[in-house]
Amino acid sequence: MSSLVCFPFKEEDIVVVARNIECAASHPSVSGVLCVGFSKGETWHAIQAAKPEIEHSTGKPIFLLQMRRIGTSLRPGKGDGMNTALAYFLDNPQYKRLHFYDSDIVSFSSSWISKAEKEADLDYDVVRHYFPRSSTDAMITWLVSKIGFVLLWPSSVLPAIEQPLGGEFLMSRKAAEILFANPRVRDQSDWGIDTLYTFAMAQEGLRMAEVYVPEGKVHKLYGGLQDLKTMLVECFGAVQSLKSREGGSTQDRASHVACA
Ligand code: GDX
Ligand code: MN
Repeated sequence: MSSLVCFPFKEEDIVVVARNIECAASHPSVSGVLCVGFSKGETWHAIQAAKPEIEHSTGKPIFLLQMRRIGTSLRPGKGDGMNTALAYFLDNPQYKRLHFYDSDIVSFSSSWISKAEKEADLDYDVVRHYFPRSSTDAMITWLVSKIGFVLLWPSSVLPAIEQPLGGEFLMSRKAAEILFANPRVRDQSDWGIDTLYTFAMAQEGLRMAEVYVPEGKVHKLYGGLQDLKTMLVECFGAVQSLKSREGGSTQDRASHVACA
């Protein structure tokens, strides 16, 4: 099985990013690693410098792309980065599955990839990781997206999804095709992308599994709540935009999540 692993990145600790790239590239199920950068900044240049050695030690290609402008109306952010990876994956049919992981994760290990691959072998379209979180982490997940999904689509699969904003998951080619064909997904270029991916996965009735990662997602901490303001506003805006336009089929999709 040949999978592509994508790390979207902005400016991150290069030691952490390089270690994660190498770890992913070393995995037997992975045949390429794609790094999608916000800009050609310091982290970009550091990845470019580290790339030949990682390619040599793992024997796998590392692709470095600057994110494209895919959305048209919202701020260019993580959504453009992830959608750039979707487009790349769709253009390269030699890869069967696409994994996403945030690049700043300190606790990342090859078992994250193995768990997702094993679950996907049971014919799931999407496998999402979830984690124990420290008490100050994932506030937007708990206070915005979880609550928004519960209030707006109580009988759908959405409230059952453990961490609906998680940036760590695997998708099949079918899932990537469905997501990228959705104009609202393509337009969600900001922090709202995780909300839109999760919503579209449920709405389209994709077969979803969740895998628990007991070691947790240890990643870069925020300096204070002020740093979360943009994410708060954009994730809230994403749920709000779905509310005004949706109903119907999402309610009927209660049977598509399985917990591993
Ligand atoms: N290409 C690209 N472009 N990458 C970006 C951009 C961007 O504009 N902005 C951020 N990233 C990368 C970043 O370098 C990191 O690898 C990842 O995206 C996540 O960003 P980070 O600043 O670490 O966000 P945070 O707060 O850790 O949020 C992530 O986890 C949340 C969660 O765990 O609940 C992120 O995936 C959220 O969407 C998610 O809600
Ligand atoms: Mn992070």
